[in-house]
Amino acid sequence: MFSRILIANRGEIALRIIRAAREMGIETVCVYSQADREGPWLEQADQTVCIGPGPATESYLRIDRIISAAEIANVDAIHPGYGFLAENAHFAEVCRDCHIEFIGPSPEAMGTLGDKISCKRMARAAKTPLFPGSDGAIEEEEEAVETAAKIGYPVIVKASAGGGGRGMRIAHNEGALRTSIAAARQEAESAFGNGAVYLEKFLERARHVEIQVLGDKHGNAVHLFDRDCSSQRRHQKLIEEAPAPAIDPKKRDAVARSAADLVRRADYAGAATVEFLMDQDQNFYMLEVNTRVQVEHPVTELITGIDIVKATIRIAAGEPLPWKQRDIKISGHAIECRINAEDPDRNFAPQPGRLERYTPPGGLGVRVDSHVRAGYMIPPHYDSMIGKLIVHAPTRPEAIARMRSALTEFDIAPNRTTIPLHRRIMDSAEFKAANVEIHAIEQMLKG
Ligand code: MV4
Repeated sequence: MFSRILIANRGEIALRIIRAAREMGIETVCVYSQADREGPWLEQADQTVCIGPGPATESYLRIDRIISAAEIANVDAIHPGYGFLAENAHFAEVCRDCHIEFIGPSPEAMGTLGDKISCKRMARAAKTPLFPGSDGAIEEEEEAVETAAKIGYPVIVKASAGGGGRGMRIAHNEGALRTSIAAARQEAESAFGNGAVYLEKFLERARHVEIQVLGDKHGNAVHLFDRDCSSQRRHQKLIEEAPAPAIDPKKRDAVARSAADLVRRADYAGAATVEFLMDQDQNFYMLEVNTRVQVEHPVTELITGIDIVKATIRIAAGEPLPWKQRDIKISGHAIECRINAEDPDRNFAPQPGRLERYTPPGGLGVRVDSHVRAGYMIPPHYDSMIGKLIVHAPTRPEAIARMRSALTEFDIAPNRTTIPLHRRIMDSAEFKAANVEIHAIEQMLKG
């Protein structure tokens, strides 16, 4: 096992990794930017290293500075968390070149699954369900027009290197498709340096369901079931829950096994999330694979009892997965609300500045993953998530009631947060009935 690891991240996920490492007897070195000098999580690290000014491009995204810190502190491994460099295959490669273990997949596996066209090619072989569409990249416009006629409009053109909603265009007819292909190619070329685009049938009403998978360095992969992350706004998730509500157990099993098969085929070591859209008839269509631990990993931890962050560290150290698929079972229901310092009444404008009051809720089945405290100055440089409130209860209605109560208890001032919005969603008939589709929150905010 590693003796010392470096955490190339900040905020709640840095603290989450420190906690896991300390329980495992591993020392932590946390890098930080000048804007995070007073970050409360740094007090929990064994060592800290300042790597530059506040803007992420000058600190948390600087591979050279992070590697220098890792060399000076003499760490065995680097945990990237999520965001920043977590899905950067070049960073994983530099770590390997420097003989520092990257806690995550190999650059090759990250590259294969991170590129949506090569990921879909592998998914086809693993029998992971896919949208009808182009077979790989669009080469000839005429061919794409023929494919669209066959599968029917609307269709969506996506960039192979894109993700999280960037580089997508919907077309409702042939003329629009021709324009979309050219525009998407250009956009992808300038944004990602890779102009490859592909075509899919566009699904208008859907839920976003994702499967958590863990793979090891010995050819094993298991899934940890599913999460529903349909409550989003502009591709930013607001609420996640596990398991995804009202899914036929046979369908759940089949799609989850196919996700684990895909990850196994990619020779993938670490935590992966296979994202799907699900239609009203519970048909699944794979979207993409995230090659990192995710913000919403706690809901899966609560229903399976598996510590996902510890698992990523053990996997990177070369340990085989300690479970067979049949050992992993769902217990109860978990919901996570992202607590962002944003004003939902002012178009979610960020609310940086001093937190004067901060009193988190507690009690049975209530977990708060947060790096803040009263008196903390929220810096303007990073995303506005100041914590995650996660609850676990025997059933979904009990989890909703527990979340409702915990949100009421949560006291933050003077900064506006997403807490009142979450309370409204927990009270809504739509959420209670579990029929939230991916555009429902935007609709709710308009109405
Ligand atoms: C789609 C889609 C409908 N049909 N693909 C958005 C993010 C990226 N991961 C893929 N996305 C979508 N792909 C087909 N064929 C609708 C979306 C989409 C979406 C997906 C998940 C969660 C929220 C979303 C919001 C808008 C669009």
